[in-house]
Amino acid sequence: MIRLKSFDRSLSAILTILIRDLRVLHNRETKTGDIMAVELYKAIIVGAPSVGKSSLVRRYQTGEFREAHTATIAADLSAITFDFPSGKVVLTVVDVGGQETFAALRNRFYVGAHHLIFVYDMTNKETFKRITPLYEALTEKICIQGDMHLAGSLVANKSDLKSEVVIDEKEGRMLANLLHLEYFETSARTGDNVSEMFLYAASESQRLRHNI
Ligand SMILES: Nc1nc2c(ncn2[C@@H]2O[C@H](COP(=O)(O)OP(=O)(O)OP(=O)(O)O)[C@@H](O)[C@H]2O)c(=O)[nH]1
Ligand SMILES: [Mg+2]
Repeated sequence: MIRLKSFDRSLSAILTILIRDLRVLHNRETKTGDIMAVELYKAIIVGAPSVGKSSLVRRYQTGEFREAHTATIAADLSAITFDFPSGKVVLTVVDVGGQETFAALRNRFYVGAHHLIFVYDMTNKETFKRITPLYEALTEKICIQGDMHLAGSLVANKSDLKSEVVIDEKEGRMLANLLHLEYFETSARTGDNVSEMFLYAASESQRLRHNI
């Protein structure tokens, strides 16, 4: 049996160490004595089980794709670094397991998020139906009120399975507009649009922080 509390504690510990290491990076001096500005942002990747959340992160980080599905237990953490003209941006990505077993645990991961990546599988209608309730639950947890919106993206994954698509681009874009999210069609298998999606998460987080 999985002991959720100990998972929760070890993830918090990992997150603390990651943030401490990133803070060390922050304002580090370069060899020429200049101050290197590093900005830190947190993105959360959520969606129903098996939509390809971990595969998208893996594709970006390693360029690999795995056919087998290994359910993410609680959540996985990774950090993606971008070299923007304004300096380094580090995006901490929290890949939240979609299994219902971890529902109670998920709320902890949402705190302090700058960008939310909602993923569904274009070949599975049920996963698309899960997006709106998930969005509403997150709006509540992140304490977004009134006419404010969550900053994020709606990701239609598995675009390589063209003949099996049941949610087309029009339907996806309609939901994205409704929820004020950027729309991406991705394939973790081919790598299509994966970099663009993570780049948007980092640049949009920076844009919102600096009100550019
Ligand atoms: N054809 C195709 N299969 C994909 C794609 N992305 C993921 N898969 C497959 O879908 C299955 C689930 O992928 P995961 O990345 O483990 O899904 P997940 O959303 O992280 O699942 P949980 O951790 O259980 O929430 C695996 O068998 C992957 O090989 C894709 O873009 N195209
Ligand atoms: Mg996963």
